[in-house]
Amino acid sequence: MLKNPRKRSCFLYLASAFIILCAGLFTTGCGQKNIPEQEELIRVGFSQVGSESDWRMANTASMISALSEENGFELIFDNAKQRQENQLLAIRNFIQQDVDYIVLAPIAESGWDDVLQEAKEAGIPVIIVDRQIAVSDDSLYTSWVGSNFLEEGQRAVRWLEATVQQQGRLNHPLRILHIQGTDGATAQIQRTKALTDAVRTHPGWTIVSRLKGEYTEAKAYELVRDFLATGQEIDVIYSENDNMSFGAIRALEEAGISCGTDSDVMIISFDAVRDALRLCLEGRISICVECNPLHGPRVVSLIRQLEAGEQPAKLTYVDETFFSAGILSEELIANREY
Ligand code: GYE
Repeated sequence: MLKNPRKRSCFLYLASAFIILCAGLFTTGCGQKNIPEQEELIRVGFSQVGSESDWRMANTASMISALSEENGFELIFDNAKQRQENQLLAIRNFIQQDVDYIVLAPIAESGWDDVLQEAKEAGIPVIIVDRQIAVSDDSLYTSWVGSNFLEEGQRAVRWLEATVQQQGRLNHPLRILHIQGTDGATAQIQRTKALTDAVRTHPGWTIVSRLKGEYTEAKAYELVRDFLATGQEIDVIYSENDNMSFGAIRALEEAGISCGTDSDVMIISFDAVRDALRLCLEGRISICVECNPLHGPRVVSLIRQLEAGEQPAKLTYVDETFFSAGILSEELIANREY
């Protein structure tokens, strides 16, 4: 084959031209069309409080789905299991890994100055979500997004005032059992403040006892069970989250005490997660004050603003409402995101 030298050199010439053409196409136009441009992922370290409540689980899910690779992020997630020292450790790890942003959902307001100073010196912007922090220098964090916990508490006590007024017992004695969330958390401080202020202005209202339920169902169940065993009577439970309400309801019903606006004990609850709304529709929780945990997309939008060189608002409050049986329906609960 190809014995003729002329034919052979012609064949070699055409073959090499073909190879050069292919190589050219591959390294220029052709190749570039098939390989998508690789943008660098934004690396975010997120220190989460724990997994103490349904609210918290919904918050974690929202953060993980918003700070996804498809959205351009590499998320380093740390669950502090309700311990501040774990959060301090996590933040120091993020600094060591030189992440682009640190997002902190702080367990309590105080105790952040030193570690955030370290983040500042490393040039890493810090975004705070959910509860707030109390620092001596506001430049230690870039921005905060979360709820107005004082307004939530005020919404609850306004509802209580209107309800007892309707029942014709506004000035009657009202014995309140107060179940508090984690000490020093903004959600605890502000929801407690709203109740304390209301008790001060209503001469008949008294706080029979304050229990530290740590935002968990198990702790609240134990504390309410032990409280009821003392034989003290109550008219209202003001519970600073839904999971503690679940524990309280279990303890009450085991003791043969019924829950409801016109029953033995009225339950005021915070968060408005799906299972609490169901109890509210049944009438076993009297009011669910909404607290929105879906902060993932809000944090993404803050980071995008910072990436674009913009200065986001220092504080962003989320709009919220409340639910009572009259407002609720099966359909509303089914369509609820958390
Ligand atoms: O109410 C509770 C959670 O800080 C708003 O923390 C949050 C609170 C929320 O564990 O369920």
